[in-house]
Amino acid sequence: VEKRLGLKQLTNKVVSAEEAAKLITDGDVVAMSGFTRAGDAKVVPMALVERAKNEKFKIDIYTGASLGPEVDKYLAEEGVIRKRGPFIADPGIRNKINSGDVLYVDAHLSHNAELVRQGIIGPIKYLIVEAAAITEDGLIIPTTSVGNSPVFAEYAENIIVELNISHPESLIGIHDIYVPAPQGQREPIPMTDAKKRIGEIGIKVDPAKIKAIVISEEPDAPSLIVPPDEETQTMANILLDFFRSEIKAGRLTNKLMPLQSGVGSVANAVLDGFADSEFEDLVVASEVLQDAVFNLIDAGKVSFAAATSITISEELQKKVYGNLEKYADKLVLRPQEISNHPEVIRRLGLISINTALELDIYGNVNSTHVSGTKMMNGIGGSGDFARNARLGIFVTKSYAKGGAISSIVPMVSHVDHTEHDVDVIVTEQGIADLRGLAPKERAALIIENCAHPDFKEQLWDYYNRAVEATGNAQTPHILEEALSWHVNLAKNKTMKKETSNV
Ligand code: 0RQ
Repeated sequence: VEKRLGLKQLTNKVVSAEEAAKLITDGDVVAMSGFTRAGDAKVVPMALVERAKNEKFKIDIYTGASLGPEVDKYLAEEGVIRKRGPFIADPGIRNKINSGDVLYVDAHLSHNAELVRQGIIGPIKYLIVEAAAITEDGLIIPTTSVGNSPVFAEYAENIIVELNISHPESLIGIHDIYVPAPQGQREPIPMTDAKKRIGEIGIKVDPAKIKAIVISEEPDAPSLIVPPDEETQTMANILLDFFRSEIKAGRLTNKLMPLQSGVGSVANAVLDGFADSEFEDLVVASEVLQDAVFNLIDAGKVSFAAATSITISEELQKKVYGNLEKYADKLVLRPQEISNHPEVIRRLGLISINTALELDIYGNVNSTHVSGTKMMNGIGGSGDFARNARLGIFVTKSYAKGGAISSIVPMVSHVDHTEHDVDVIVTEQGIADLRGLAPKERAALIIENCAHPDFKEQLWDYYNRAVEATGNAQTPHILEEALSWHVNLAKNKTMKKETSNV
């Protein structure tokens, strides 16, 4: 502990988690570190869970992205969370959101920092931040994620630090903390290469704001990635062939362009697909680094990886965190405001790969709402990347729930990524390159190449009738019928027309 707490004047702030948890009061807006189960505070939230068993209080919680079970399961299920933003992934809080018990503000992850600066999020009473160390000169060294912690630390009235001594000391130096000036006084973000360091190794804070320091040894909750299956493997192969054709066309080289890939099993499998390929010297400029990225670094395929968090399986945690020195010159963690910044994404020319729940025949993508109403996880960074990337790719299996659901529908029941933000779609059936195509050209490709055979005819039937009904309009739809597939699903548990009454 002594080595990790460089700023000695703070030694008298070390308290138990219970003591620290008492500082939080009913109605507080509380910011927390953490991004996709990495680098989140754990012991103070668990002390809040204990407190909530004997006392009724509610707080608003804003973070980088989804947190581990301490907050997004236990605290949510204890009824402590009034409002939550900007991203979740735990079924515990998902159920609370969908039952109306928790208000949820699902937002682009790059936008939060500006909302904090403008006071839309806030006033933030406390930031609870996990740290690997507090340096002599008062820098808070984050752990396995940076997320929104820098801007939270600047605007929070008070800070509670969870000094987690189970994280390796070699995390010190991995972070690159750059905080843009307020809008109006801002210079261009000097990130001209994903490998370039532009900031400090830690978060500068006013030590007077630190009201408590709690020592923790709780590891991050490991990621829950399902290994690749035959279909995700097929999607990976389709995508690799697409990159090959882009190289042939002279638009890419075999280094490609910096890669971003979303969370989830499909995104991970797609990246895994690079392992046995001819692509080399790849750069990852993403928000989350999943297992696949470390495997690709080990295989010599990825030469550098930048993100805002590291979310890996338990097995890989041991390997990576026990050997972090090996990755030190190949790895950097930045604030999500920078990793997801439109200016940076556009300048670097990213290839972004994210997952859709469903998409429609014209290329609009729903990534968040099951049948338009129930929240899955949230938009996360997928919108930041898709809109600003050089190449915005969406992947999804063509069907869900054993074939009852077609992931390709006449009209999406909720839009996260409009047709304008979607360049390429990949399913296990094939690929639709939508760039430069008009809506009716897109529809033909999506139905023909990407839809599941069980739904193809039904999609063509809808489309052909829509063309006729609208007199061949720009984007043909039969409005009375556009969402009938979802209605059919709700009534008959299938989108297949045979059993439909609509
Ligand atoms: O549910 O396991 O109960 O059957 O959705 O689907 O196919 O396992 O895919 O794990 O890759 O997640 C979009 C949710 C995909 C995720 C989403 C059901 C399906 C299954 C999961 P079951 P899969 P994945 C980086 C960027 C938005 C945020 C984002 C996501 C479950 O990728 O949240 O990209 N993305 N952020 O059965 C009803 C459909 C369905 C469906 C699938 N059409 N209708 N259910 N499912 N399609 C991360 C951050 O920004 C932090």
